[in-house]
Amino acid sequence: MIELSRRSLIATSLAASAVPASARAGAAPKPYGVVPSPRQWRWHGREQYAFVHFSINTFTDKEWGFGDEDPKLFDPKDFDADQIVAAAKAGGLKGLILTAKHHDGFCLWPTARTEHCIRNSPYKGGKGDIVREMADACRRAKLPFGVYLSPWDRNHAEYGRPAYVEYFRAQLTELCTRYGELFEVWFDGANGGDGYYGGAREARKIDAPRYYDWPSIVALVHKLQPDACTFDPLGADIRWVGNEDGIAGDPCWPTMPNKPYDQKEGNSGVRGGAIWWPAETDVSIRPGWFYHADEDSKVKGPERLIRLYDESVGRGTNLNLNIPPDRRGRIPDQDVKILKSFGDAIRATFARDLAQGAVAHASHSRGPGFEPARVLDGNRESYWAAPDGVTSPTLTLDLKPGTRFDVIRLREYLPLGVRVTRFAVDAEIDGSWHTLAEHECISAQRVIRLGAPIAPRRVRLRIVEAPAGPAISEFALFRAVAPVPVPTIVSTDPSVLDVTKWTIVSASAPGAEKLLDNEAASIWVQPSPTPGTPARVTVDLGADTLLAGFSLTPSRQVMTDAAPPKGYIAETSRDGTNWEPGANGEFSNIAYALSTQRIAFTKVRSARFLRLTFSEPAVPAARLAIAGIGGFIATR
Ligand code: FUL
Repeated sequence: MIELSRRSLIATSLAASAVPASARAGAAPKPYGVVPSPRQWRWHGREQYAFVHFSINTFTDKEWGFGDEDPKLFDPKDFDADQIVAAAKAGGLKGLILTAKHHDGFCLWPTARTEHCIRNSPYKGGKGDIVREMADACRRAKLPFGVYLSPWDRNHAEYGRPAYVEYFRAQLTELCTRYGELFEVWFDGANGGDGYYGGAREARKIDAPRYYDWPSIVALVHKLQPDACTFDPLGADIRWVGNEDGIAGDPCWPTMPNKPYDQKEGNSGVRGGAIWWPAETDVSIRPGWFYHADEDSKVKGPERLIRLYDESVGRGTNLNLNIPPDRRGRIPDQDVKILKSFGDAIRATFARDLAQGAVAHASHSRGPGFEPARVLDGNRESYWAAPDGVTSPTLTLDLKPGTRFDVIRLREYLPLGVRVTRFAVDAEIDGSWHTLAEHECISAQRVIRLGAPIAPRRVRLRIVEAPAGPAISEFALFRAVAPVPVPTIVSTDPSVLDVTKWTIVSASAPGAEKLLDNEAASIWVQPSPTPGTPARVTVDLGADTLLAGFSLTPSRQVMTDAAPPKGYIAETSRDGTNWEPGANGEFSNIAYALSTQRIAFTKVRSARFLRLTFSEPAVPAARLAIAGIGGFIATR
C-alpha cells in the first residue's frame, strides 16, 4: 500500500504550471497509436451478448456432428424464439448471435445452396426458418442480432476445394442479405479434420488463410453489413481471447501485432501493437456449447457468472455468453433462473453511479470541453484530458459525505487510442491516502472490486505511466449487489441419480473422486488399460437403490494422447462382496460423440455398490480419461 503525502500532491499541482499555456487549452488531443474503426468503437459499447448454439447436435447429444446426420433429427417440438430472447435479456445480455451453421454443415435456414438444411427436417413441415424466427424475435425486443457461420463444413462434398469457398461465400451472402441488420458475424477457428464430406468419410486439411482468403470474406461482410464486426481471423474486426473459459488476460490490450493470431498474445493483447484487434471473451453457461441433459446440474451459477463478468467485461473485452436451448427449443428453466439472478445483480450494481454529485478536480486539465467533471457525465463520448506533454496527471473526486462503494469503473476514450499504460486508484481515508488498486490498461473499461465497501472522503485516479496524456471518459463508483443464489439441480430428468451422494470404495488409479464431483472439467486420468490390467472403479451408492443402469461422461476437453474407454463391464452388488453382472459391451461412437452414454442393465436390480471395468481405450492413446459416471433408476 502506498501512502502519498500532501507534499507530493502539491508538487504535482505545481508541475502543472510548468506546462506552456498554449498546450493547455483548446483542441482535442491527437490520437496516440492505432485507433478503433467507428464499427469497432460501437462494438466496444456492447459489453455482453448471448451466443446461441442450437442445431442438430442438440438432438444427437454431440458437440461436433460428423456431417452425416439425417436432417430429420432436427425436431424441436416447442421452439420459442421470444423465450430465448427473453432469457438473454433477463441475463442483461445486449445482443444475440445464433449458430446458423455449425461444423456439421446443417443449416438452420432454408438455404438455396444445400439440401442439408431445415427444409428437410420435420420442423414446421419443412417450412421453418430458425434464423428468421430468431432475427425477428431480436428485432421485436430491440436486441441486435448476429450470426455464426462455421467455415469448416463436415457435410459438404467440396470442402477443401475451391467450389466450397464459393458455396461458403454464397451462404454468407444469403445470411447478410435476408435477415436485416447484423451486428456481428462469427467465423469459427476450428477448420479441417475428418468428416462425412458428401460420403467420402475422410480427413481433409486446409491452410485456412490461403483457402478462404479472409480479407475478401471480411470485405464481403462489410459491403453487405457495414456495421457488422467480423470475428476471429487476422483482418477481422475482433479477435478470440484465447480460451473458452471466459477469462481475459490482465491486462488485455485491444491492440495486436499485424501477424497471424498467437493464442498467448491473444489473451493479453500486445501494448502498442500495430492493429486494433480487440478481444471477445466467449464462454458457455454450461460445460458444452450445445445442450446436454446430463449437464443440467453443471450450469454455472450466478456468482460464477459475476466473476466471468469481472474477468471479461471488467477487463475491457466483450463477453459472448453461450446459452444453449434444449430439445424443446427453449432455454431450460434452471438456466433462465441463473441468468435472471446474474442479470438482476449486474443491473442493480451498476444502476446508480455513486460518484454523481462529487466535485471533480485534476492536477492538470486541457481546458473547456475537457474538464475533470466530464468523467461524471455518463457520456462515453466526452472525456477529461490533460494538456499535451502531461502524461502522469491525477484526477480527484471529492465525494458527497457518506458515499460508500466497493466497485470502481474506469473507461478510456478509445477513439484517441490506448493512452494509459499503468494507473492506480487511491482513497483518502482519515486524512491519509491509500492505494486501492494498481493495474496496467484501462481500455474500454476496467472494473475493480474491493474486498469490502469503503466511505473515503476522496478518491483519486493516478496515471502512473502513459506515453500520451490520458483521455478518461468515466470514473464511476458503485455498491455491489450480490446475486440471489440459485440452488443446483440434479437433472431435469427425474430418473438421474445424484452422484454427489456416492463415494469411491476402490479404484485402479488415484483421483477417482473426480468422477463424482459433477465438474465436467475435472477428469480422472490414468495410463491406458490393457485387457490384462484393466482400469476399474467401485462406488458405494450410499443406500440400497433400484438401479436401472449407469452412465459415463467422457472428457469434452481436447486432451493430448488421452481417450475415453472403448467398452465396459458393469456389475452390481448388495454387500460389496458378491457381484452380479449388469451390462457388458461397447460405448457407441464415444471417441467422437464425447457425450454422456447411458447404458441400461439387462434388468432393474436392487444395488448398494456399482463396479465398472474398462479394458482398453476407444482409440489408441497412452492415457484413459473419464470425466464422470452416474446412474439412473427406472421411471415407469
Ligand atoms: C469452437 C467450436 O469448435 C465449438 O463447437 C463452439 O462453436 C465454439 C464457440 O467454438 O471453436
